[in-house]
Amino acid sequence: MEHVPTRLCWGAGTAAYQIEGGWQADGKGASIWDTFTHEGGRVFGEQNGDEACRSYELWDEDLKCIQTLGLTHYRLSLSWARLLPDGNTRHVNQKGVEYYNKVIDDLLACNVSPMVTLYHFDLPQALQDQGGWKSAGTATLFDSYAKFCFHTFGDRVKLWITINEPYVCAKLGHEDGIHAPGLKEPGTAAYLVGHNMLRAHAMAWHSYDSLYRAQQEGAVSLAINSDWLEPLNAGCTEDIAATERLLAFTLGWFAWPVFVTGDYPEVMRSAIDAQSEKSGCSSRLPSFSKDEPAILGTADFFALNYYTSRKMKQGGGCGEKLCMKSDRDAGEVLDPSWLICGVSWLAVVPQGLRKLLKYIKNNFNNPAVYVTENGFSQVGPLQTEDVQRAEFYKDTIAEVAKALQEDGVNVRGYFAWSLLDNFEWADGFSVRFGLFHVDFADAKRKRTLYRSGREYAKIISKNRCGQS
Ligand code: GBH
Repeated sequence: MEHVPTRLCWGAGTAAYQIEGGWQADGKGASIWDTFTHEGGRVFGEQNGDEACRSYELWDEDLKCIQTLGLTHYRLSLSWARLLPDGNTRHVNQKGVEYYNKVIDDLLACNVSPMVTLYHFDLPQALQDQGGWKSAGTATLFDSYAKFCFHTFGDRVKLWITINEPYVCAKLGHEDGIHAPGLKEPGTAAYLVGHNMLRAHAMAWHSYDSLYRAQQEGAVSLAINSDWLEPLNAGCTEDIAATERLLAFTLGWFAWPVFVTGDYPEVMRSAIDAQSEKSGCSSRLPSFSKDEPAILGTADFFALNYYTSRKMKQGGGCGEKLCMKSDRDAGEVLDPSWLICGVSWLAVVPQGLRKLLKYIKNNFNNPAVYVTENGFSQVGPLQTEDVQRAEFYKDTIAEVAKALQEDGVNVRGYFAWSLLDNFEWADGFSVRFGLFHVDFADAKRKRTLYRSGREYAKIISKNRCGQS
């Protein structure tokens, strides 16, 4: 791909806990990731985000990186507990407000637009102590936090993501227990958590819509992650059904209520209900109340995090027990032709993104779409001449261009994940997703441009707004 003849936004993303460090600096409250990592036995090498990239102190260095790449947009997340140490608005940490004000002002001064995520996995521990996302009240507290952020930063921030990947928070945090808060309550908690996150998102969207939109003129959505899925055997009815089921349990779980019906996909509900009936328990997938703000229509654009693809076949339960795996009854297979790079789950399939974008156009009413995350990881010895990752970005962006030009998908922007090597959750610092390498052994956390970053910068400079 040499030329994308449109005014696409070109960005890169990060998340507060993965880069900031300063976990106790200047009055910040603890988050569930502080607790989870400090408990031990959870993360590769017992690592944690206490210091990470030290972006809380070294924001100026990040800004230089952003300028080196020539980004038009930078996606960051706010640490809820840095702004509101107890999770509620009774106590505001002014130092936290000052930090994000500076970040936002500096970006704008450099002609870079911020896309701000309110929640990227780091619930204030104080709220976890009151039940966390399993508690209905957390949605109301999230809404207050969101209003606080719209009020404080919305004069300058025009692109908002309420919640990043509710799927990951719900499943990895409450079903598998491999993310904070580390709960393993298979087949129940994740559905409840997903439900409360959708309620939280919808409340925040309605707050923006009624209180801030007229004046601030921004847009609000939630970031939904999904793999692209295809039947293992294209002609096999069971494989096709398994594909539909897993799509409903991943993309559909959050996109269907928001973009299509205001409720969960029928395939998802009936699969869960069937399993519930077998084991004689009541339904585990909550229903939306008519007395609460509607879920349908609460996204001003589609924010998609895409990393990989899978082939699907029937099966994959977990024995007699209730669990999400048996509810889904869908097994994932990797195509042997796909390259696995870095982490084991990341099969490199750029074409999957084009197909997923087309699917979103056709199934979710042709929304404006931002690819809010997409990336490629490196493990083992450091390679700053990361030729494969550079190729990956070129190939992927070419697929985005085809989605735009040939399939007529309303793509508005592309955000690489990530600006920096950072704290990769349960994998600690062993997995590197950055366009810049970060030397975690160096107190100054020296940032070094990877070859992939250099190539991405070239793609951007050829295609930046106004230059095509
Ligand atoms: C993103 O999630 C996150 O938003 C971002 O913070 C993170 O740094 C980035 O990915 C890279 O990982 O069950 O262990 O086999 C991406 C979506 C969905 C990818 C869950 C990994 C399963 C891993 N993720 N998936 S595992």
